[in-house]
Amino acid sequence: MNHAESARLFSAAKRLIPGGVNSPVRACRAVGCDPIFIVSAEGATICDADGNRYVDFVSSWGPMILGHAAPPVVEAICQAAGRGASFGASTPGEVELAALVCDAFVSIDKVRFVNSGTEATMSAIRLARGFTGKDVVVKFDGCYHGHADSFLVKAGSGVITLGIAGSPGVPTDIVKNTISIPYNDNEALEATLRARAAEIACVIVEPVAGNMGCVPPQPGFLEKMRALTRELGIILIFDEVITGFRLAYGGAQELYGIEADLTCLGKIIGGGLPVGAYGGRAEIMNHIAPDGPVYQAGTLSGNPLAMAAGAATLRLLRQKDFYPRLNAKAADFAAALGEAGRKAGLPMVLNRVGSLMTGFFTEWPVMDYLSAMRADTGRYARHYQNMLASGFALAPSQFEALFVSAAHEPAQLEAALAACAASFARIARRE
Ligand code: HOZ
Repeated sequence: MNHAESARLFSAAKRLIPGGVNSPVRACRAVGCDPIFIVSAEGATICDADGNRYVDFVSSWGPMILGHAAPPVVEAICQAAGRGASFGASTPGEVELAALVCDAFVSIDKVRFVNSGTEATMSAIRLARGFTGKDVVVKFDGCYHGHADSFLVKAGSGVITLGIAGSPGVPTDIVKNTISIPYNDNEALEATLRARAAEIACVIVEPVAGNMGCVPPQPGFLEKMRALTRELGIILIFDEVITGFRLAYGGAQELYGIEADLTCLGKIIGGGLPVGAYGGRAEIMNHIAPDGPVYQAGTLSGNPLAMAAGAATLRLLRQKDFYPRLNAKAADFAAALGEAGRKAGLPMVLNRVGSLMTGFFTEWPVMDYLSAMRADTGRYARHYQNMLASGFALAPSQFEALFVSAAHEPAQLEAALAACAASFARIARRE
């Protein structure tokens, strides 16, 4: 495969942009490649600057659940763009999207739109602190909640991928208010919350972790978290930036039957445009300015293009049978992937919830950060390279998820499985 134009663009990008990228993982260092530059996409296919086509399993890290350039979403964006890109003022589109979000999540009475998942989580913990009058935030090792200072403690995503322990530039004074404990560890959870309940404003969690690879909650983990936070006067924040409208229309909360106090959203609710949101019970949300004293604002918040793309997306997701069909397709794909690993004699653990999954190159169950770290990242890098050369784009890190979208056609999934089987066989033979 010729990547000459991508290589030329990457050289130019490295002179102009730190690392040549606007987000670290996409530099592809963990898989020993240079990035390909994408110029267009349609359905489940992306096309690079050299004209190579790939079946895409990154899905823009989650938002493209309908596939790329879904016609109703493109039309909604074009119509909105024709009316003006941004007004810095209230628009009908934000009322429509707010109604769709509040309708989807039983736990959300009111929602505030921002521009990214990072802004959503950052604002949600400020609100939790303002509401409770307490400062400490509890998170879980390997969970990623964006790049705000308070969250860069044992974080997932690029922080694991690049092996960064913490980040210079984050004041110790800020992270002293963050406690990170192991995911899926009920004892650590109970001990921490009971010991420091008087200081803890909130617990924030990815209800299905998606940034150390896909790691599902063990039965009882989220239930215990809900019961303890309720008993101890601690706000429970579900970071559903990945899982919201991905696992079910009402996200992980619908799937597991648990209501969070605050929910962070992003990705899918913008239909591929930059967006984030946080919402919850009116009693809590009424503390945000201008109703209350907790300040948060943004010129592009509720941007009309993002609102239009999000609403067009959610209207399609709301259709009966959308999730059962997508999840069944993803389940068959994951089962066949696991089987291909077994046949090749390659130890692999396949974690999946709905259409979110990760194949870890390890023989031990992956339930938390430490077990995820046992995965053989060298094997993943070889698998990534083999797949790219065969026309299939995976996330350039073992510690990210694979997303199946509604646009993946059976023939594309079968071809991907055949390529995986060939790649696994080569890895097993150490080629
Ligand atoms: N943090 C994102 C994945 N969980 C990566 C975003 C990107 O590089 O585009």
